Amino acid sequence: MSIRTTSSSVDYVEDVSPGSGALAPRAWYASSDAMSLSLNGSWRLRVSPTADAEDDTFAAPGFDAGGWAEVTVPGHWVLQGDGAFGLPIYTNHLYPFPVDPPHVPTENPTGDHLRVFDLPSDWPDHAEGAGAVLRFDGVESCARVWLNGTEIGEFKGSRLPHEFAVEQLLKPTGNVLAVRVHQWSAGSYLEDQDQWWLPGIFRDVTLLHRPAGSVRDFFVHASYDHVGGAGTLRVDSEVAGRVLVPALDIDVATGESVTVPVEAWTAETPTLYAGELVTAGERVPLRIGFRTVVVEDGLIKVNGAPLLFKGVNRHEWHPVNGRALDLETMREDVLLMKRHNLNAVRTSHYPPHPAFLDLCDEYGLWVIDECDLETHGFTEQDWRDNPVDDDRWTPALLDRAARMVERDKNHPSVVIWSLGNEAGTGRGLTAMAEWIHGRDSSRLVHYEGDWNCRDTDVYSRMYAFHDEVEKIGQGLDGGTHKRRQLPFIQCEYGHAMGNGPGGIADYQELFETYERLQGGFIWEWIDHGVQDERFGYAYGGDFGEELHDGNFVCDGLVFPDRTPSPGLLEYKKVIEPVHIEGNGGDGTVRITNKQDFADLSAFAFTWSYQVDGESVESGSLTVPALAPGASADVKLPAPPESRGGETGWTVRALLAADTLWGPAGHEVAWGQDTIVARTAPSVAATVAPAADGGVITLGPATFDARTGTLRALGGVEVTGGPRLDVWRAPTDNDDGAEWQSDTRYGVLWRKLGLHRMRHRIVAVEADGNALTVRTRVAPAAWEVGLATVYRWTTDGERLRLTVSVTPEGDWNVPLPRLGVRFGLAASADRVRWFGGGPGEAYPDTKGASRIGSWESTVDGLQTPYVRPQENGARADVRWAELGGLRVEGDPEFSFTARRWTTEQLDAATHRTDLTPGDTVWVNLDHGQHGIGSQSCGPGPLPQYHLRAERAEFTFVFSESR
Ligand code: IPT
Repeated sequence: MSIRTTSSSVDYVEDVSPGSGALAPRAWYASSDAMSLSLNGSWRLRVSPTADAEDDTFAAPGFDAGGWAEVTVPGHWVLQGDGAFGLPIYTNHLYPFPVDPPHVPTENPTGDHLRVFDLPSDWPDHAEGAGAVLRFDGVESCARVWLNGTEIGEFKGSRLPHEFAVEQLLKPTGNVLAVRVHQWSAGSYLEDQDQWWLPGIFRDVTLLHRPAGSVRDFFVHASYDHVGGAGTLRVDSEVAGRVLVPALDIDVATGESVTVPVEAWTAETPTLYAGELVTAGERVPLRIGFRTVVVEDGLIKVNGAPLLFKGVNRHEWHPVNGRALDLETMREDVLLMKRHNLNAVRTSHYPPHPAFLDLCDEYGLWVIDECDLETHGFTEQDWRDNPVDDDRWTPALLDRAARMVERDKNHPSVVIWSLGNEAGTGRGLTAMAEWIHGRDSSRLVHYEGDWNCRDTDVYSRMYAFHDEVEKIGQGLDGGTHKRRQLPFIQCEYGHAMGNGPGGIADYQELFETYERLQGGFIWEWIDHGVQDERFGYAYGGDFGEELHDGNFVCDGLVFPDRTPSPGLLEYKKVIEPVHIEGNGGDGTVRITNKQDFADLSAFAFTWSYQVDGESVESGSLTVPALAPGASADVKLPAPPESRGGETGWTVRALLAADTLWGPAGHEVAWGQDTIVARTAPSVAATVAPAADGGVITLGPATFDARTGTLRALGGVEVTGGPRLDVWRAPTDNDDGAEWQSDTRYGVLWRKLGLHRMRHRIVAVEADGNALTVRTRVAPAAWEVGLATVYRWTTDGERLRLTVSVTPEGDWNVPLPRLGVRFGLAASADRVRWFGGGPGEAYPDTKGASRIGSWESTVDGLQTPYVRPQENGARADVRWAELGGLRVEGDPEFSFTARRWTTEQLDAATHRTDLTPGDTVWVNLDHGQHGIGSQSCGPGPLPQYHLRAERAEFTFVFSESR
């Protein structure tokens, strides 16, 4: 006899339908004059290992949850309780459970949440026609809800709102709200985004009073006619009422159109008109932005003008709270974006907390609002059984589309709806697109997976290489007839994992050259590192996950604590709204307005002259208020008389007045040019080397006579070199992703053994006025090598080193770096240099590096990538001083200095692995290989490769005063 038991009470978990009991989706607004009660705060929590481990008696009034733990809502239980409630899991696209749709594992962590609340004393008494609604703004991944013991419904769609009518169940005091949350559900198959799996009630829970005659759904249609400069407003409302916009003298009925002169809304000029929707029972504030979005002549145009997206993909992330973000954190994101010249956000890969879109309306950011849909893991089975191509799932897909569009349709910032991300292709997506087009014809539809643009209004790709993007720009990419008529965007490019992305200036040049290319969105905004005592920031695998994707979750332009990484500073420079460049030394500067809508009147300009990096004269520069796209040549004041030294100018564009997002004086753009170039350092070789026992003396320097290595220069002791160094701790972009089609040099470098080079001394020759050390630098096992000659001379005070490198054998890889390394005493700390700064720069990430005289400390030179890797190089350096040593270069060089070796940096997996030793290791590099974006995308372009070729470079050392 076999006994089979099933628990029908949890069948909803694996049900592909969207759920039951919820009200129809509608427009979201933060608040109105109707009362509401936030149910955020401390809740009781019990976590069970399976969906059916506990019955539903906990939901009944009178249940004693006194022994339960407490959890903060909004929040994720796996990020609270120090692991007592379970741990986060990170996978990129692999499902962390068997692909067996719609089934989920029996081990299905289930969090029973309880909250008892009283109505505020002034909560209105029940009146005919009035009601109350309970709103959940986000619960991952499936919830079943009871109020006062009565079940009111269950739902899926983690990052989408769900409302329930609860009036008949409410009591003045002692209301018991019970929410059972399952980590896994059929919905999880639709939510396979590249991020942490984090169950919980992670967005607000609110009780809304709904007075009789209150607002239900409403749709603000606010278009702009750029020819006549007029806006047309019509507010459709389920409950009829009036629409008031005092500043525009508008007082019309809902459903009625009115046309008046207005200022348009754009991301550059986010004019919002405050209004109200007034029904018999409620006054809802409106924030109206007039703008019209179309595809016309193959271009996305807003208010008649084509635009260029300078965007970023934003996941919601906080290093402590996960995807539970407070308003201040959201505002910080928007402020950082605006202050770094970004103009667009793709809400990868789900609708964000709705308050974020309010901020985009207010501060001005174009938004691609993306639906909560990704089924990426099905790629592992050639997309078989993909839910988006299986009609049984279509109602869930349509429900998700509707919940996004209905919630967010009143935001002027939202210009494009995106069906989701990486979900393959299928009828379900077509159904979503058709529904969205039918519901909202005033916006475009996007979906990257639709390469034929069957359902979409814009051709979109991710990580297309530069050459392909150029072809697309030229219209030579083929594709369907429909696609060929459409504009192009890169919804993801420039993978900001670790050091990088490189090559974004080259993309920007293409975007600015070909009008069909309407810009792109860097992947991604923030590193999703979890704050953790053991590691600094934890990433995939740090919580013992059986399946994970390591630090692929840390690929943002800002670190987990939102400190801008060099990648963000580079991007800021690459996308600056004003372009400033020299005209070949004719005393003028060419200024170009790179905005799409605004003239230059918001900016004030300054000029300055520098001699050897120090500003000697400065003033303000009058620049005409150029129209978008226009340029002018502006005359600079006469430069200072040359007194030797390098002379150059810097022109900067600053905010002329305080704005919502930045103070007057905030720099938005800059340009530099050289007037008089520097003269390379020269040292006359006037002193001969003298050998004495084990030591060779050459002017102020002493060398080991056997190895020919420098020991000291005057009072400065030197260890371990200078000797040739070609190794850098590979960056995530050096290592590249397995699926990239181009060569992954990081992997080849290690295979070749560039991290374990041997130095064979061929000869140490003291002859004439030079000490010459001949060596061969090569890795074990291979015949390739670098014949390296160090030639030392001196004038008695300064010591000149010329390094000559000749590759031997068949080098089929570029070099990571080419230069010398040596150690200084740990007391070396303060660093000064004249060259590129203030931050790090590599051949294809050098935009933000400006020539000047800079100062820092050894610690200050480090860029703390979450997974340690090569970082911190300062480029185009003329001279640098550190630890009593001065180094001048011929030609300019790049340098790094750190309190650990490259080998230690390479071995470290987290910030906490790096501990200072008793030596400061200095690298002076003649070259570095580019950075590229191969952790997801192309490697460095050929022009940024550091080829293994004959090279010669010189450093002049002296004691600094
Ligand atoms: C692309 C995904 O859309 C995004 O979510 C993220 O995973 C990114 O890659 C890499 O960080 S998909 C890409 C592998 C083609």
